[in-house]
Amino acid sequence: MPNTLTRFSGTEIGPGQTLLSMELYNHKKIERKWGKYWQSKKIYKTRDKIKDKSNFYALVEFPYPSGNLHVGHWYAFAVPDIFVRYKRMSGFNTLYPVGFDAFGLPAENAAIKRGLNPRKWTEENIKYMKRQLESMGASFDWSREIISCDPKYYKWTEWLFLKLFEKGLVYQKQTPANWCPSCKTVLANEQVKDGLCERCNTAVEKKNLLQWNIKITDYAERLLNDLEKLNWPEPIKESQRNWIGKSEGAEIGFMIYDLRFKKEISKVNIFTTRPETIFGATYLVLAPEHDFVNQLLTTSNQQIKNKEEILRYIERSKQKTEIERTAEGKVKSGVELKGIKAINPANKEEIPIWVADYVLPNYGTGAIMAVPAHDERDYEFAKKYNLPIRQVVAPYIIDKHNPPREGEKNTEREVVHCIVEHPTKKKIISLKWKQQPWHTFIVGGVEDGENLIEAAKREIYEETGYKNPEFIKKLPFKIRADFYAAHKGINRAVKANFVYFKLKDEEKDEISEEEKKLHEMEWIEFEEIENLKPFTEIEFVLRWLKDGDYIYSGEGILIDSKQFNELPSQEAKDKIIKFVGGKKKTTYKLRDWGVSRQRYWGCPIPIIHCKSCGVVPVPEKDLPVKLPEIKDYLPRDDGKSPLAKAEKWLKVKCPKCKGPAERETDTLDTFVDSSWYFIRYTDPKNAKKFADKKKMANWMPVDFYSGGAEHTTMHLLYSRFWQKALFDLGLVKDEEPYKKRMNRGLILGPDGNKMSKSKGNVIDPDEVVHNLGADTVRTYLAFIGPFNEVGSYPWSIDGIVGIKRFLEKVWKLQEKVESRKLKVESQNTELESLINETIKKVGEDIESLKMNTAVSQMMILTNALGKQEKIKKTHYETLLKLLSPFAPFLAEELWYKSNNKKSIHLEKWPQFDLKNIKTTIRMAIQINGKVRDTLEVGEGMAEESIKESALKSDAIKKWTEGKKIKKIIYIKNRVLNLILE
Ligand code: ANZ
Ligand code: ZN
Repeated sequence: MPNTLTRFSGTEIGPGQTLLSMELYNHKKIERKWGKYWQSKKIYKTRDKIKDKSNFYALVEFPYPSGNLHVGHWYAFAVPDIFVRYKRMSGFNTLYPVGFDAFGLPAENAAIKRGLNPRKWTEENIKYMKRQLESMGASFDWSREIISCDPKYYKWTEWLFLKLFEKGLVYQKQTPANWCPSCKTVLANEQVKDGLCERCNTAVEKKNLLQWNIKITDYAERLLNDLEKLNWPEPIKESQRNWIGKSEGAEIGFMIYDLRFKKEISKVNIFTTRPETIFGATYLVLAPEHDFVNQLLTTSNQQIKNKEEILRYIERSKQKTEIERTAEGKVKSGVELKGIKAINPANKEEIPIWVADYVLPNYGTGAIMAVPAHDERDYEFAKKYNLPIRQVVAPYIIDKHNPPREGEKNTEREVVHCIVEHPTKKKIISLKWKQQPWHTFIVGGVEDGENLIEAAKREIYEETGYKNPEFIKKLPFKIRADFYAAHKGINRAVKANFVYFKLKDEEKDEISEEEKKLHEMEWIEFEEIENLKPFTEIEFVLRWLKDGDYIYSGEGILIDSKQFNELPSQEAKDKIIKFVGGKKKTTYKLRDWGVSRQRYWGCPIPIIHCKSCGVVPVPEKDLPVKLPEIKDYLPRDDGKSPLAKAEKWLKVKCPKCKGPAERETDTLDTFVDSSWYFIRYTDPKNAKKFADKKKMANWMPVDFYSGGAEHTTMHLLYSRFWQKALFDLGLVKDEEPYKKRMNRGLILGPDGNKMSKSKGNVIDPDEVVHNLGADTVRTYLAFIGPFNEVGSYPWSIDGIVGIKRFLEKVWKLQEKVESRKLKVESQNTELESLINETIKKVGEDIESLKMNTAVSQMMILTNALGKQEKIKKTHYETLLKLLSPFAPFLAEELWYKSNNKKSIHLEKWPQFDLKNIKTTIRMAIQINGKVRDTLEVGEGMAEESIKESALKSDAIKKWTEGKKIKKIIYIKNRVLNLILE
C-alpha cells in the first residue's frame, strides 16, 4: 500500500471551526496509552467464576504464527471482540482466550531454506504477532495464552494421544504418502502443486509408508447423528454430513472365472448402493490398487494375458489425484483383465472385468459392479469402451389426468413415440386427435418380432405417409407409464420408448381413411412440445432434447430383471440382496485420520519401537517426549523424518524389556494439536493434568466459536471426534465441544479480488492502524457487512475514511456536554426515544452479529447529538458505552475525560426503556377478518391500548356501533381482529 492514507491522519478541522479548548483526536497517543494501561491493570484477566454471573466462552481459532498479521486476522479477532465486549458488559463472565497453533510446515521450510531454527523462527514470529495483536485492542486474556509447540502444552497432546492409543483408536498402516522421487522426500499436500513437487517440479508419486492413523471412522455415525443437536448454521452441518458421506448399500460377491481352465478361481466383493440394479451389471471394475489385481499380476500362472498393459495402466494412474480420477466430466480410462471373467450372481452371465481408476481403493471394497444404464460414470465408460448397456429400472409415471381405473384390466404394451423433424425447418410433427382432447407425437405399439426402429418407421408411414425418415437417436431408457386408455376402455401399463428422426425429404403417400378419421397431422415448434397431452413423460423428453444424452439414475420400477420385474426399486433392494447372497452394508466416505508426518516441527509421537516387544507407548512419567535440537532439517531420503538422524535422541531403552529400542520418528499432524486446545484454555497452567475437571466445567462446551470456512470439515470434525473419544474415556463431560459455530466471511482487496501478493492488492493492517488508528479499523471491519460466512467484502479506502470521520464526530461531541455546574434542562422526548432505540438496536445487532447496522445506528445518534446546543451527560455517556466494544480506545479516553475514574470496559451495558421508544408501525384493524382500518401504533404497544384507539376510529365505529365484540384476535405488531356477534 502506498502511503496515501497519511493525509487523513490527525483531526480535520472544518471551515470556520476553531478547536482552541479541545485537543485533537490523536489516535496514536490514545491507543498507546490505553493499551499499556489495560495490560498493566489486567482488566481482561478472566476469573474462573464470578458470583451471580454466568460464564460465557467465546472462542476464535488460534492463529498460525506466520510472522505477520494480515487483514484476515483482524477480521477474525477484532469483530468477535466486539461481541465479547458486549457480552461482558451485559453481565457475563466472558472468556476470550488466544494462543498460537505453532507447529507446522512453514517453520520447517524457513529452517530448510534460510537455515533458521524452527523453534527460534516460531518464537520470534509469536513475539512480533503478539505486539500486533495487542495493537488491535482485543480483550484477550493473555494470562491463558497457549502455544502448541511449548513442551508444557504438547506433553498433554502426547498424553491424550496415548489415551486414544490405549483405547484402540490408534493404529499403524501402510498408507500412501506424496513422494518426490527427485528430492527423495515425502511432501505434504500443500507442497504438491498440480501434481508436481513444489521445489523441483518433478511429478509426485505415491509411496507406501507405515503410518499412524486414528480411527475416526468408528465415530462416523455419532458424528453424523449428533449434528442434529447442534445450533449451527445448516450449511456447515450439511458440509459435515457430505464429508462423512453415509451410504447404505450392500456387499455382493462375484465369482471369478478362469477362461482357460474353465473354473472359478476366486471371489470379489463389490460395494453398491443400488443392489436392485444387478441384472443390469454388465461388467465388473476393480481399482488399480485392489488386492486381487495385485495377486493376479504377481502369481506365476498365466491367467492374465495382458499383464504388461495393466502394469503400465497402474503406473499411470498412480500419478493422478483422487479428484482427477473421479471428477465428473474427466475422461475415464481403464484396461480389461483379459483371460478371466466374473459371473453375475443374479443371472449367471459371464461379464468382463476391468481395472479402472475411477474406482477408488479405499471406498467400499474398491470394486464395483458397473451398471452403465443407471450410473453416469459407468455409462461414460461403457460408451467409450463399447460395453453393453442394459436398462433395468424404468422411471414410473402414473398419468395424473388419466389414472388407471380400479377394476379395469391392466394390459402391458411396449410403445414407441416418434419425434420427427422437418427436412429443412426447425419443426416437428404432432398429431391432433379427433375424438379425444389429445395432442401427441406419432405413437404406436411395437409388434412382436419388430425392433424399435422398424416399428417407428412403420408408425410414421401409417400415420403421416412420410416415406424417408432417418433415424438420429434414441432416449437411452424406457419409461413406464400407467393410465386409463379411454379410447379402448382399458388400463394400460406402457413401456414408452422415444426415438428421434429427421425426414430426408417430404416424399409421402396418402394415408388410410381409417387413420384420417383418428387424427390429423400438424407441424409444431419445439417450444410447443411441453404442451402436448396427455403426456406425463414430458420432463424426460424435454431434458433429453435440451441437454442431449443422459441416463436415468433415479428410482422406479424394475424391468428385465426376471422374477423381480414390476417391483418398485426400493422394495426390490432387500429381496435382491437376499437372492444373490449379499449382505447389507453401510459405508462412509469419511476415512481414518492419517496423523503421521515425516517432519521435524511437530508434536513427537510418544511411541517406542522394540524388536522384541513391538510398539511400546512411552510411560507417562517420561512425558513429554521433547523434540531434540538438531541441525539438519531435511527429511531422509528413505522418506523418514529428519528426527531419524538424531541418533542420540533416537536410541532408547525399551520401557518394557530394557533392551535396545528406537523412538518413533514421525510427528503428529497439527490438526491433533488443535483438536483440544480450547480445553486447555480453561486450565492453561496445569502441570498435573491436561485440564482439571472442575475448571473445564466452568467453560465447556464453548458457547460461541468463530472461525474460517476452510475449517468446516477437517478441524471441526477432528475436534468433535476428539471430544467424543475423550468423553468415552471419561475425561470430559460433554460429547460435543462447541454449542454454536459461525464461519466468518472474507475481506477482499480494494479491487474486489482475494488479497494476494501477486495481485498487489494486499492491505497491510499495521500501516492503516498507524495512519488511522485501531479503533477506526475495528469499527470499519464491523461496518463492512454482517459477520457471517456468506459475506465477502472489498476493502474500501473511502469507507474506512468515512469511519474515521464518524469517530472524529464522536470526539468533538465532548465540547457540548453539560458540565456539573451547567445542567441541561429541557426534556427532549424525540432524542430520548432515539437513545432508547439505539441502545436496543445496537445490542440486538451485536447479538446477531450484524455489527454493520449497529454502527449505522450509532452514526444516527451521533449526528442527532451533534445538532444539540448542549448534550446531556447521560446521553453522551450512553453513546460512549455503546461505542466502547467497537472503538475501545477512543471510548476509554472520552470516558475518563468525562470525569470517570474506572475503565468504561468494566461498565454495564446501558438499559433501554421500551416506553420511551417511539418507533411506530402500521397495524391492520380487522372486523370479522376483513381489514377496515389501519392504525399507527408504537412497536410492542399493549393490546389494551391498541384496542382503545381502534374503537375510537370512525372507520371502525361504523361497524361496531350497536354490536357486541365476541372475541379479539391479536397478533403482536401485525393485526387486531375484532370478531363481532
Ligand atoms: C451399482 C450402481 C448402480 C451404483 C447404479 C450406482 C448407481 P455413493 O452413493 O457415493 O456411496 N462405488 C462403490 N465403490 C466405489 C469405489 N470404490 N470407487 C468408485 N465408485 C464406487 O456411491 C456408491 C456407488 O458408487 C456404488 O453403487 C457404486 O456404484 C459406486 F445405478 O453400484 B453403484
Ligand atoms: Zn522391548
